[in-house]
Amino acid sequence: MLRVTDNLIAKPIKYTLLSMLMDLPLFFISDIHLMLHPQNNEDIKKTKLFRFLDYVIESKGTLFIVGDLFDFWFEYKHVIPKVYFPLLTKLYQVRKTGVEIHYILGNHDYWVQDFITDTIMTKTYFDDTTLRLNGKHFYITHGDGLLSWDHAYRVLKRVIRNPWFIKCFRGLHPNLGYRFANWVSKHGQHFVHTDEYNKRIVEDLLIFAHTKFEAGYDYVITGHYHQVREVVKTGGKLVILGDWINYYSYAIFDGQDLTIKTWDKQ
Ligand SMILES: [Mn+2]
Repeated sequence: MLRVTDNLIAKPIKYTLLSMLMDLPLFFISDIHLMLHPQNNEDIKKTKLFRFLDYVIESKGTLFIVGDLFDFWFEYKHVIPKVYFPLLTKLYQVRKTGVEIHYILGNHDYWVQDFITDTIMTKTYFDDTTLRLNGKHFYITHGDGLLSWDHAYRVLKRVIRNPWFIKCFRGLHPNLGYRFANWVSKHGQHFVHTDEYNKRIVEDLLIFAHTKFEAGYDYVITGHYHQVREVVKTGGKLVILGDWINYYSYAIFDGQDLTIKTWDKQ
């Protein structure tokens, strides 16, 4: 079966040079989905997230945001969305303390430009990335389009990542572009699945993870699926990061092992 990700499997492991310089511990979060129009638990989410970011600062570690930080982000040459100002200033503050922020883009926040890549983040990844640290090999992906049955989504993914599509969207007035995004956001979110479907997802992701373990990776880290899982198999560990809508979960690598935790402070 042909998958979009197949081309990644055959590649030898590459290590990012940055991994040599990374400060421990490493923190991984994903799927925060900060909303354009704040909903019920948005204040709780922000308070918890800001406290968590303070904890990252105190730990003097490195932060990985594994996609879908924003429910929608589209950056124009001269325009950024003002609703995210508090978070952007917070992240800017995190960077100023010397903590690196690595941002793997998701399907909700792929359309970044230099404000995100140069001003806010240390490094931004438009695709899956890998790193080696303390003898451990990490494969990090937002995870959208991985499921074997998700053919339609993979086509959509190609369209919305297409440079011409992005160029056309950028030509729209921001008010129009964001109104459209807001409509999609309101009609398209189904973060809660049945237990049975979630189980099917994990089984399918394990098939993908296994190919990575065979290629020498110790950890496969993914977001996107809005469930918290840490599955240990022979050869490696699959971590599904959960989200900051229902779980407030994160993974931490202390130099020895990668474990998933919940941020239970307010
Ligand atoms: Mn996603």
